Amino acid sequence: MAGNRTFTMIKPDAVEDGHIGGILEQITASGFRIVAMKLTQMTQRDAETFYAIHKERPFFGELVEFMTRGPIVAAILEKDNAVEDFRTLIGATNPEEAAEGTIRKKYAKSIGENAVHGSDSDENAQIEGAFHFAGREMF
Ligand code: 3AN
Repeated sequence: MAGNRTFTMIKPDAVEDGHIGGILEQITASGFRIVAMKLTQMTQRDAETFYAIHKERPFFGELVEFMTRGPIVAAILEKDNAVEDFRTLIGATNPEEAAEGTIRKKYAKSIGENAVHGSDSDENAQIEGAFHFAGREMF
């Protein structure tokens, strides 16, 4: 995956609350092209693997429980400077600290249930995209 791609998930809270359309509209209106996308649900093993970097953190169990409780939308997005620009678009991890107009400011409920994921580096974008999608599912 080139450096101009990032990986996102619309998390179970935002899917439950009917925000898939609003979030995708904001993403595409901000200049991101959808390279791959699906509605899916992570198993406990998937979530433990995806978030392995956080396994020593006190919120790990809560995070796995949350991320597996319902469907998510997983997607690979393309744009110049995709990783950084997407982190700006979603806003801070804690929605109380997220800038006005960001996706988390609009849709997130708490630091744990924060509506969307965005990769934090080109390397992780590649790993996370490949975790969810086969090469033939990327356009
Ligand atoms: P980001 O998603 O902004 O990159 P990370 O990588 O620090 O943030 O955290 C990954 C996920 O773990 C967050 N999206 C959130 O769902 C959860 N999380 C992070 N910090 C906390 C916390 N203090 N309490 C509960 N859940 C958290």
